[in-house]
Amino acid sequence: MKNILQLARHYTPSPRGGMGVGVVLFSLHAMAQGDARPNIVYIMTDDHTAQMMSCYGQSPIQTPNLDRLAQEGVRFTHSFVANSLSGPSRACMLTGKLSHKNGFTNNEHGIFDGSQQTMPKLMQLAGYQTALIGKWHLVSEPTGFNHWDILEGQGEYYNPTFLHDDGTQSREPGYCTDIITDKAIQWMEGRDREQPFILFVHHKACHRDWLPDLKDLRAYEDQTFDLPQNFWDTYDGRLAAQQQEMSIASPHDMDLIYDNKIYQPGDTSRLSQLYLDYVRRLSPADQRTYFQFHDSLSQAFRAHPLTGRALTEFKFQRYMRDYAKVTKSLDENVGRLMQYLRDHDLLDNTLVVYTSDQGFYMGEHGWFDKRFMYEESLNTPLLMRLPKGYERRGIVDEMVQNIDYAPTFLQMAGAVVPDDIQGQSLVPLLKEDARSSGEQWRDAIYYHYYEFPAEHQVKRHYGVRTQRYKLIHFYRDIDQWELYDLQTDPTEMHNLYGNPKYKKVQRQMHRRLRQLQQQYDDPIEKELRGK
Ligand code: SGN
Ligand code: CA
Repeated sequence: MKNILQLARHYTPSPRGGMGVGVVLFSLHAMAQGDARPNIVYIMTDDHTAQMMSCYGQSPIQTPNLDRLAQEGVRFTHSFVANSLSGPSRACMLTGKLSHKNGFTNNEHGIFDGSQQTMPKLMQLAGYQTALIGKWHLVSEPTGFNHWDILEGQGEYYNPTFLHDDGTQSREPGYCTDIITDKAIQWMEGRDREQPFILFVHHKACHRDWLPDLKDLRAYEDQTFDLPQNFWDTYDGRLAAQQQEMSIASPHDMDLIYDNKIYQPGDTSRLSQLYLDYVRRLSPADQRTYFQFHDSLSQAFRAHPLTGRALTEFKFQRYMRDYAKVTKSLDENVGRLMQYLRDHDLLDNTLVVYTSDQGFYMGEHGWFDKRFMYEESLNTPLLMRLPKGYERRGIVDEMVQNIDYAPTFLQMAGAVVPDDIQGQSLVPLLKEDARSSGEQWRDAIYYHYYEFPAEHQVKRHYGVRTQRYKLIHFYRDIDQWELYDLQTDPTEMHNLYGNPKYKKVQRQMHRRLRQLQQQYDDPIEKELRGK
């Protein structure tokens, strides 16, 4: 109680959303709860998609530790990001606001304004210890954390360099996913046990270029992965999809050396050099282990070079195997972190969240990467193991978004959620009594992607998704609308925009889009009209 009282200062968000002085942070309810408030362990991976989690069904690989988390808690089936890219997604999570409000719209030119109101700062004010370990990717130094230890930019898989909160940096021996887990556990060991905590564990896995832990080099090598049914998509009626650069087939998009590790001695391309730079971070002995395995693959490939569809299918198999290997270590490390919580009697009063910064394409539409508002990358996995007092279990099929995490954590901490936060607290979905109150949950989510022109060349677009339909507008250098009926066309192969049978739906979706743009105060349509 002492810490809470010390911190029970007054706080009001300033009109511009900055940290104002003064005014109440705590509700009396929270103060009465004292330090019984739940801890939060927020595990966010990079590019881990629901298609590669067995608890989501249809997965070609097993993820037993994530399955257990889902079994003991809740699994969200309609969990979406607001902008399917790392930095923007992280900024949405941290602020509870959409990209046009938090200012971080894209990776290439963004620098997160760390002076703005963020959820970790509000959690600190509510009396929580806050710590961040792993990928940050927001360029500016983290603010609002009592402790941080982050990867530089995208980070490295092997013997990664960490930037520490004392201004120093060091290269740490080991595999990135193990090290991040070790650091998370180490921080929990040394924390102040009088105060609740929120710990952000941000993995690099399973980001490109999918370099596995050496112990997993041979995993999944006997497995042949099924091609998604729309792997050979020709993008009829979808102009933006025709012009992307994230196809597995294209040698310019998915690189045989960098992505598939089929090394060609003497190749001096940028990606080939980058690949070697990453692998040469290993010790000489580990490099030998690494190359022994991969050289044999490369030699076998060169002995029978492939072309056309056979080459594309070969790249797909290599991609799937490497991604699966990286995911295996991730699942094991989630298990290790959960075991720590279990062994230290922390599970009962801890919210454990497992999510990713966005979903990913595992060959659907012939792609890897993300960015599009199509299902695979609009979705992001979301599992929660709930602390005592939150009774919901099983599947949650309400539509939720990563802007909802900030208000959820604040409400769980008993803090007031500032009015300018745009997400909705998920607490009513997690408590039986709140659910039975009959209140309506949101019926649509809003999306806006900005990073164009850029790597993978996904056009700028925004849109709305309801439980059944999706309307997308690709803009800037094109002007194309797309409409999907997710019930009859879940893989989004048929653009129905302009189809007379869907005239009414189209009109309703346009109306819903306008309402959401007004509600969230996104000026884009006005900007486009003013052009
Ligand atoms: C890197 C990758 C891209 C990826 C972006 C964004 N290229 O630039 O393939 O789309 O990150 O990913 S690489 O050659 O460097 O691997 S994000 O998840 O961080 O947004
Ligand atoms: Ca990512």
